[in-house]
Amino acid sequence: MTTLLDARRDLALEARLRAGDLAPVLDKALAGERLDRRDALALEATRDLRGLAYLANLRRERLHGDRTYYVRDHHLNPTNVCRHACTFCAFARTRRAADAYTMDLAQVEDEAARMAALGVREIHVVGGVHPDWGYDVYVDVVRALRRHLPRGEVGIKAWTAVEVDHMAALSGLPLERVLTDLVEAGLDHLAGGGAEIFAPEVRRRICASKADGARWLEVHRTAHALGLPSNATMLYGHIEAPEHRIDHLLALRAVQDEALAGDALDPLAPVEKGFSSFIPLKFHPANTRLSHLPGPSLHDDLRALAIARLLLDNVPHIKAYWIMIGPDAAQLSLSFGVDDLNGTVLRERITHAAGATTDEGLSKERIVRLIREAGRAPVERDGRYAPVSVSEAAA
Ligand code: V47
Repeated sequence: MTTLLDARRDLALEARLRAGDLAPVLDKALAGERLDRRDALALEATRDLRGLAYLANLRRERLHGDRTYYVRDHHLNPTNVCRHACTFCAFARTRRAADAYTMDLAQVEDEAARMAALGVREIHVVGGVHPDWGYDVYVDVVRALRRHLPRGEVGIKAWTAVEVDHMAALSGLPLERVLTDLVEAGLDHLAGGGAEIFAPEVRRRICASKADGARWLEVHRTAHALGLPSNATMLYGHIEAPEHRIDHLLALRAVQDEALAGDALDPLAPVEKGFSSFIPLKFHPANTRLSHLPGPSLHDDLRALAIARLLLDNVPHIKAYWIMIGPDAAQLSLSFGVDDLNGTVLRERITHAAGATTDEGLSKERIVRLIREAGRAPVERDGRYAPVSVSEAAA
């Protein structure tokens, strides 16, 4: 019997790939086998974007068919005051900066009430690492949000591993206790930021003062062991080399193997453990101390997404963050391994501070149109990828 996937295979293209620089990975990729570091280097080295797209798309369709996820969500950045001075960041401010801001808990609650009224399904909360905040503030922000956003209806995805590391340092508590306090306050999901590039020689030059790569991974490993799912990111297109990106992805894959503990990936099930999605973050140079760099091209963006889909065989979702790559590139990426367009996002500050010219939000109708136009089937999801509404095509 011919499967849908067989019907979509392009044997002429496969013959051409067999004669090109993707030949050494072709059979493994077609068979859905795990790719190793050498294979990954071949993926990074090739300029054959069509070949990468083909292989990543096969992997994507094996996992998700045409199903393409989106969520009605909102970002909340409670403060831009930060004790770190990462060279890639245009968002952080010192306490005394004229445009520094910090919300109090009443403002956080107002935002939460507004979001509840708008019917969002997920709220994404990250900010600066405020030098004056105590441990309780982080927990209280989650509790304040939860007062207005009922558990089971609205997912709270909050704080990055960098913030969690800071909470542990502030309180002297072990990571398990910090994460348990956050979950008891209402946290559903740990955010994926702060990962940047794990390699120490890169981190030293772009974000020397914050949690290192090993600690970032430890925070997520600890979250997974407690049953708290999380996301993972990688900031690409600054000073890193291809090897750094590959080692970053392989480190994430190893942590995900531990989380799954031998269980097969079930892409249709709501995510209950481990990393639920991986999001490559496109570096935006404007207004940063790396503003002399050109920033990634569309070619880089699509390659980063396709390579992630091929290497992260145990992470269910690859997310195109349209805020950073733009809605048109995000739509295109649905043929490069991506199955998740993130969300509507009502207001975003971090990338816009660094010169992003994308809209600050997309309507649900526009996201659905982008997905349908690409020949895919929209699935509105909640924070854990449980379907909220499923198009006929996706069903
Ligand atoms: O950690 C900061 C990045 C991250 C710049 O978990 C920049 O679902 C590009 O983590 N150019 C915060 N990137 C955003 C983030 C995120 C976004 C969307 C979804 C999720 C998720 C997480 O933004 C930071 C840093 O890596 N960042 N400055 C910049 N100039």
